[in-house]
Amino acid sequence: MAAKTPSKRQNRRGLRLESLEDRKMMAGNVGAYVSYGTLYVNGDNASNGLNITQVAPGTFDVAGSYTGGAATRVNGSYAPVRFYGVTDDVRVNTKDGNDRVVIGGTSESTRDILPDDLFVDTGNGADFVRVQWLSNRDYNDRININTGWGNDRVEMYKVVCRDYMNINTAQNWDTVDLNYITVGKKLSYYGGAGNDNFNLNRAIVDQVYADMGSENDRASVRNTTVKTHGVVHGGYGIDTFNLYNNNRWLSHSGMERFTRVNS
Ligand SMILES: [Ca+2]
Ligand SMILES: [Ca+2]
Ligand SMILES: [Ca+2]
Ligand SMILES: [Ca+2]
Repeated sequence: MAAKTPSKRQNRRGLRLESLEDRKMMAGNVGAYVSYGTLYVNGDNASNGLNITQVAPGTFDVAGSYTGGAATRVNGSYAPVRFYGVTDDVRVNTKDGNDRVVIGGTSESTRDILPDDLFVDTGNGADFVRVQWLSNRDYNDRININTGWGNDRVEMYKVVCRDYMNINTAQNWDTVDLNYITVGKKLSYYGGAGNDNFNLNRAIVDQVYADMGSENDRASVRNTTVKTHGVVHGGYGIDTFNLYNNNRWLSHSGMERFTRVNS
């Protein structure tokens, strides 16, 4: 009797390890659909890889990509799935897992023109979001990116947002790298706890507001036109702020290490 109990435990532990391993290898399934003109793309709690691109006005392809050691399926399919009649928002929600979401065109000539807002929420995990060669259409069209808990990275390249752009990377060590972007109203960034890195380069924005949150953060604004005003808050921790070659002064608080060249 005494010898039987440990062997039972051993078996149970073995099974549990096997099922964790299986989950790690799964890149999950993304469910996508169009409802009242909005394209919804919903991941699961595995690591999801996604490429979303516009192929014609109102028509988008959603493709799974290889991430977390396996290929992500879209509505059960390993091949890209095409959606028609997208006349409103694009809303992406990938939940837990280390997700990788890429949205936009692949060059200036394939630039995506979104009919309305773009919302991306990658939930918890170490997520990567890249938005590139993408514009929205009207003065009231927004871009909101939330990456939640975990060490996240958000990249933007050649993005035009005609209304507010909000990026929130929440806790942990996050990096935001924004190059050649235009924001018609206010660009807001919230870094939260953890050592965060915020880079804004070759941008045109009406206003910029960056709250780096606690711990030791770095903010850099370079070669940028800020039409109305800009402010960066360092919060607790030893923060570094570099300004280079901008059109105007950006006010700041709580940035202990500070350099300013040509602005
Ligand atoms: Ca996920
Ligand atoms: Ca996630
Ligand atoms: Ca985060
Ligand atoms: Ca921080």
